[in-house]
Amino acid sequence: MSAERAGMTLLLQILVMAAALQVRAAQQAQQLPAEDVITATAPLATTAPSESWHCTFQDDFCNMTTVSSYKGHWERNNTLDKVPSVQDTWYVAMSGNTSKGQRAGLETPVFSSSPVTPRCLTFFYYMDGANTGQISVLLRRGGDLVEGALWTQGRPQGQEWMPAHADIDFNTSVSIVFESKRGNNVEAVLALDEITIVEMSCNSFQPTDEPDQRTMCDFEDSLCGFTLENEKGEWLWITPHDKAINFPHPAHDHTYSTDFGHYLVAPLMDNREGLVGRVVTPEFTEELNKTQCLTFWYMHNGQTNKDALTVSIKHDLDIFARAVWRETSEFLVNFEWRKVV
Ligand SMILES: [Ca+2]
Repeated sequence: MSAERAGMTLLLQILVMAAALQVRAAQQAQQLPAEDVITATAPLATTAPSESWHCTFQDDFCNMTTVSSYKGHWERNNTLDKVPSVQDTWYVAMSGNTSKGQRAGLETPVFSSSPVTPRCLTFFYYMDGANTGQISVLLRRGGDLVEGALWTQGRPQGQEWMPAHADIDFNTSVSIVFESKRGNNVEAVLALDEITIVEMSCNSFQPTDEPDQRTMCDFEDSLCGFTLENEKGEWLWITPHDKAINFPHPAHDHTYSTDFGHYLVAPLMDNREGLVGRVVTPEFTEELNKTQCLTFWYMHNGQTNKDALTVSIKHDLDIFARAVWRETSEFLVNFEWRKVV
């Protein structure tokens, strides 16, 4: 997108970020960008608080034990990509020898009660595959599991380690149980790594690599306040399961990797040159001296020398004419989701 062109097309009055698609030359059908999962995050803390327990699974299970009342079990493995910025390679994954609905539990040693409470539990998890099942964090006090999960995740995250955290009350002695439940897809991967207990509340610091997600939209239930602005073409909110869609489109969304998932798509169906349309986020509040991180997944089945996806920012009434991001040809792989940070 040229600077002049960007300035002409960003006419929005109340918005600070816009994703715009520009067709630079005549194109026929067969190309389309699509977007799924857009996240804005706050900056990360620069100092790490002291840790009272840490497990990388690099050498062993760190005295974590299998919960015998479950049929499944967790096993150490080293075949997935390691956690970014972490030098070790081993993690634990739910054993593949589990059938649909079966659970596995991995439990920490018992931690004594402490006046330093609550403490922050941080860990990374990996959930890939449709109908993955779920991972939950449970607490055991006085020998009994506390009713209700402290944390749970049942939504596939793709081939990526995701950070998580939760505060744990240390007023009484406690052990932590990581419980996995196999979904319909017995091939799905459920894994854990880098479990840490920090000697302060999660509210007192920003857990390492844990983004504060101000705005996250996977476009599954709604547009989350995003607006779609059509120009020469249009952005559409679709699910590939809809048989009425008559243009080439990704067979699976990024969130669920199924044809029931949802995403935004802009079909390039004609020869009109110019701005196809914009996907506009809700307005974000400015914080002085703080950088915010925008993350999204996209796909482009076309030619970057002829059409392009760009991200631009609008600040109050001023328009930043230069796009803050535009795709380059190295990312152009037909019908493959790509992550932009
Ligand atoms: Ca590890």
